Amino acid sequence: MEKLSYLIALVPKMDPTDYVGFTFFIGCMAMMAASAFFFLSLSQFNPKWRTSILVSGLITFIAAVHYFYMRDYWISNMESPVFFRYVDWILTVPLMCVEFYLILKVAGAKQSLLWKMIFYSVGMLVTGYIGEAIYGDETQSWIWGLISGIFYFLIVYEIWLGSAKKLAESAGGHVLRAHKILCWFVLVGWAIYPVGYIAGTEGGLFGVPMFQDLSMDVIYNIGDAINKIGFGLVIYSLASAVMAEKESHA
Ligand SMILES: *C/C=C(C)/C=C/C=C(C)/C=C/C1=C(C)CCCC1(C)C
Repeated sequence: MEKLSYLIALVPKMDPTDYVGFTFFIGCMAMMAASAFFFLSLSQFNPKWRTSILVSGLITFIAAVHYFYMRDYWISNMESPVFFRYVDWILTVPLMCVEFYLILKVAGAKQSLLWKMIFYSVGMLVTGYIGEAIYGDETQSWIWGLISGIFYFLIVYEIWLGSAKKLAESAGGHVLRAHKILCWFVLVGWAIYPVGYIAGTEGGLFGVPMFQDLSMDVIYNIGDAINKIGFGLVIYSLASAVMAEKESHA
């Protein structure tokens, strides 16, 4: 009996009103299921599309592993897992930028686009980390958030109006359509994160009462589920559409 209660205690109690813990749990399962889905679908695509699908799976898989750590960290410490959060992002966000390059390769995307996007995303996250982890409780976090926001703007500019947009237009068809959807993900879906960042700083969302109880981690977790799984599904549909078209021509 004594042994049994010891075993039970290994699983910490969950408070039913702990929405952060709840979304961490859901996040683990959603990311894992999405990874299984992308990996197991690999063989139905030809080699040209396999890399894009593989990267989609890697994005959700890396997130799944970090979500397991973040879930445990949260339950044991009741504190934001800032460190794991940013390690996750610094690996997965550049990979999401790689997806733009991969789908635009048909239109002749050069590696310079790839490196530019990676540079912007790393800049965005490193400055965000400094603002959140180092100056999180101080008045300086808004400066770092602002610099991070400039990098975010550069990514948005590049895909909506810059060279990536021109490549998507010259590719046309399914690629152009997928590029447009991914652009909306970055403009609207990624905008969830700065909201979370502001919610996490002292004073919260400008002291507006309605936002007082919004937790930064809940916002980030919702953002991750929408963006990482959604992004992958757009790539999956693009690859499926192109393959189906090829088959009907054959
Ligand atoms: C899967 C994870 C994703 C897509 C994470 C994206 C994160 C961002 C777009 C973060 C942006 C930030 C700002 C634009 C300003 C404040 C600091 C950040 C890092 C939260």
